[in-house]
This record gives sequence, structure tokens and C-alpha cells, in this order.
Amino acid sequence: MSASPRVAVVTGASSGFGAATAEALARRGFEVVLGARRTDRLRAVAEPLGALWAPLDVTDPASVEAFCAPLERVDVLVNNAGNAFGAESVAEAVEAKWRDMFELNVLGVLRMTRALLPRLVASGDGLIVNVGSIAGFETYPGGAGYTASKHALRALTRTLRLELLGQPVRVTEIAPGLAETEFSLVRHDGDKVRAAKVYEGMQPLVAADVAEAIAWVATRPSHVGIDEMVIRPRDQATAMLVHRRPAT
Ligand code: NDP
Ligand code: 8X3
Repeated sequence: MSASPRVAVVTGASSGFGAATAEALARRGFEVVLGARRTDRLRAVAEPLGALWAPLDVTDPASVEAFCAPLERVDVLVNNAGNAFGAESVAEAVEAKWRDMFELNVLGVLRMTRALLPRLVASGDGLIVNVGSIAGFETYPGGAGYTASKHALRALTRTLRLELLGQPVRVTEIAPGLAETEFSLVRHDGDKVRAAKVYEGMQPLVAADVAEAIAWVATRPSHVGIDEMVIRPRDQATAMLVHRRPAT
């Protein structure tokens, strides 16, 4: 008799890293449960994988509760939903954007983790993967709202690992550098020219690069914890130091 598949919840699965992670985990035999706000996009990701999906807004406690309540078994939680809003300097910071980033990138992770932790513990072999960023331990001009939120997420992740010592749940932070997804388009409010400039003259990561790392973490033997993984393009040494080739 074969064991029933492990269940992995992926937030922000309608695009980018989340969609690619859904695919990578499904390919490795996980039963994946996907959440995001854009349900048309979510359905398009889920259906070819035979995955379960439901609307999820991690900034809304009622939505988190409705998404999590029907889940009987959860082995893996990938807290991936997140975004940056704007690139204003501290002097010109827009408080509403900072609030939105903290609601999404920090409190969203807190809500999902709190809701699913009992089921992760009950699985006997739980794993939480928080998608942080190099912005969790670096800073750059115009990035303070986002980097502050990812620094906070990093603190949450590290604290959780301490608090869960002795429980059957591992905690991992995945910290990517520049990756071409919808991230920059969202950050720059749909401005395609500005978003494209972020990757000009360099080769960024693609979503599958990060998804493969998450899938690798999720398939280590249960006694092996991967605390953190920094993944950058070869063309990027730090958040601010990027090798760009001149246009030919
Ligand atoms: P995308 O913009 O492509 O994906 C973001 C995902 O988050 C979407 O699926 C979006 O779905 C979802 N999301 C946004 N708001 C909410 C919400 N309130 N509730 C639920 N889901 C939400 O960007 P990425 O794939 O690049 O980003 C994924 C993660 O990776 C983020 O945490 C980001 O900070 C991080 N990251 C990205 C890097 C990059 O360079 N791309 C580098 C390092 C880290 P929907 O709008 O349908 O809700
Ligand atoms: C996204 C990477 O460098 O734009 O998390 O902050 S960066």
C-alpha cells in the first residue's frame, strides 16, 4: 500500500515563484493546495497540475480562516505571497504603502503560520518555507519599506525556528536576489518600462530557479533542516552591485 501524498500549501501561487513552486512540488508527488487573490490565474496554474485551489487574501483574517479551515492535513507551508510597493526614499515614504507591505509580507506570513501550525505539528514532519529576500539582510536606496518588511520576516522566521525546537517542524528562509517575475511590475505600479529597467543588461533568475530550491528543501530527509538559502543571479553580487552589459 502506498503512503498518501504529503500536502503542501503554497500562497501567492497565481504567478511567479508561487506558480513555479506549485508545479515543482506537484511533479515530486506532493498534493498541492494553492491560494491567491486572482482566481482566474490560480485556476490556470492549478488545473493542469490537478491541484486544489481556493481564493486567499493573506491580509484578510477572514480569508485566511476560510482558506485554512477545510484543510485536514498539511505537511508543508510555503509562505510565498509578497510584493514591494513603490521605491520612494525614506524622506518621501508613503505610509500607506509601508502598511500594505507589512500587512502582506509580515502579518500575512504570521496569519498563515498561526492558522496552520497545529496541522504542521500534527503531521509529524512539518516544514515551513518562508520566501524572504536578500532585502531581508541588505538595504538599498528607495527600498526601506520593502527591506524593513523582509528584515521583519527574517526575524519572524528565526524566532519561529527557536520556538519550534523539539517539535517536528523545520523552518527555512529562501532569500532570492533579482528574479524576473511580476514583482517589478507590481512594485512600479504596472509601469512596464520601469519594470524592464530593473533587469536591463543582466540575466536575472527565473521563477523555476527558486522553485527548484524550495522543492529540494521540501524533499530532504526529515532530520535535515535547511535554515536559509541565498540565491542570486551570477550577475548580482549585492542588492546594489549588479553587472550590466551595454546594449549591442
Ligand atoms: P509576483 O508578483 O509574480 O507574485 C506575487 C504573488 O503574491 C502573486 O501570486 C500574488 O497573487 C500573491 N499575492 C499578492 N498579494 C497577495 C495577498 N494579499 N494574498 C495572497 N496572495 C497575494 O512576484 P514573485 O513571484 O517574484 O514574488 C513572490 C515572493 O518572492 C514575494 O514574497 C517576494 O517578496 C519574493 N521575492 C521576489 C524577488 C524577485 O526579484 N522577484 C526576489 C526576492 C524575493 P494575487 O495578486 O493573485 O493575490
Ligand atoms: C526582491 C529583490 O533586490 O529587488 O526581493 O529587493 S530586491
